[in-house]
Amino acid sequence: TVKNSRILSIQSHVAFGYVGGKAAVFPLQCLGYDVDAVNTVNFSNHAGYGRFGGSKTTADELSAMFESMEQNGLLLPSRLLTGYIPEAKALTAVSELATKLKRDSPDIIYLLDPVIGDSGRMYVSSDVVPVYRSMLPLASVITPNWFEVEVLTGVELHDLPSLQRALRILHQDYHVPHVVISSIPLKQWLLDVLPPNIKPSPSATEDSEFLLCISSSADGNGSQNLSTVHARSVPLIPGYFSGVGDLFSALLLGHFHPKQDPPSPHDTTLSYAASSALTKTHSILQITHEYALLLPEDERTPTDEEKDKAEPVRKFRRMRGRELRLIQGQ
Ligand code: PXL
Repeated sequence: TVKNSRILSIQSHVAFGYVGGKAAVFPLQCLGYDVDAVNTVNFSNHAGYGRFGGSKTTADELSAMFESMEQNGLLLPSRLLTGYIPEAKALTAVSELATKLKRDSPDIIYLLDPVIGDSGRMYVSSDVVPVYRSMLPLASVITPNWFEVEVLTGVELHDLPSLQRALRILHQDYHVPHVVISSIPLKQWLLDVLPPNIKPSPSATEDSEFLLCISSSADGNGSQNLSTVHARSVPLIPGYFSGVGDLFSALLLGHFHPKQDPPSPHDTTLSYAASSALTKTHSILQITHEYALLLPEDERTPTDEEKDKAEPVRKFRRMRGRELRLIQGQ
């Protein structure tokens, strides 16, 4: 069990399946954390199914919950985790809470996952973006994907200097000490600049066969370098799975111990946590992928938008078989 181990997790809830809090809370409990879970939405299933029922928690409801927890002496987290919060007003209520927690306990470890979208597509309302920007200075660690880095910094990532520029903005302008960019498609330009020990294999030069994870920790004052950067790649598992980012961020927070020395001289505290989170997330995906391959033919129907539209149950069956196998992989 971890000492000082109470996490306040503010994420979505789904009745069926594993995204948001459903992908984060159980793994953190397995690691020995007490988890207080506040639900930002209460849906039947994740949005990828194309159809879902339920409701979003309003900003007033969130504030009322935080206020009651405080009045009752139950607001005691040593760590804060925030994920999918789809509306600006609700995000502002969370921002006010994070500000208060940080003021009362400056040592609180806050992992902010700025859930905005992926691969050029936004899946929250666009007015959350400035609110996320205003929250960045509160965070200890952030876990944007490639696209979210571009949206937050306004820098289009297409070469090493642009990646360095984006990291500089996050560390220096927004004062984020630790940045982990997960699931970067391994493009040729990245392969060209990576040191040999990071390259997956000489033959793996095809785009997107591998995913790269970059951890960057801002160096203390007086250093010539802006940050210490580590990278690691894992083989890409084909197909789309929901909740992977939520699981990764939870595991990263669970394994992040800034008061301890990193367990190996080659690691930083952050790179060690990122590596642990990446290994475990990859294993869960592998188990999920193998399970999906064993499903009956009609549950593995290939994606076909036209057929899915005509017969929605076709898509539901396929999505159902791709839910993370978190319980089986515990
Ligand atoms: O994994 C992100 C996520 C979180 N919460 C809900 C979602 C999704 C992605 O589809 O639908 C409710």
